Amino acid sequence: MFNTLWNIFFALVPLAISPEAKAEVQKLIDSNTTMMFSKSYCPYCKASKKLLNETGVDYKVVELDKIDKGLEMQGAIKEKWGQTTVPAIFFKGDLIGGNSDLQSLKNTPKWPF
Ligand SMILES: *[C@@H]1O[C@H](CO)[C@@H](O)[C@H](O)[C@H]1NC(C)=O
Ligand SMILES: CC(=O)N[C@H]1CO[C@H](CO)[C@@H](O)[C@@H]1O
Repeated sequence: MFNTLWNIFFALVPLAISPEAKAEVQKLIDSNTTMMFSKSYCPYCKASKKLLNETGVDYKVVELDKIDKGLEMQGAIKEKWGQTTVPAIFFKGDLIGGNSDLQSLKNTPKWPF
């Protein structure tokens, strides 16, 4: 009985996000002017990379599906910025958003790069 309740408890409690994962996300955002959190198989991420490549923007990418802390880091982004999907693109410490946000800035005076 106790065991069952314990299992239900763990299923309901959201993923614990370690301080290390939060710090890693913040460090990447702070130390890279243009920072993209991505997943290697995600087509929208590829589209964003293509646009940044074509416009000559120097950016840093972390593929969250390729690193141990990736899920936690995604949780940390969700917790602080409310963005749950990838790509999550940051410029000078601020969240730009995802691929559609990036694409819609192209050819506008708001293009930050
Ligand atoms: C973007 O450029 C990088 C570095 O040159 C390259 O490895 C990557 O394949 C390019 N990605 C896309 C989607 O164009
Ligand atoms: C260009 C680049 O990759 N700059 C930095 C991005 O952030 C990481 C983590 O702090 C640094 O190691 C890189 O030098």
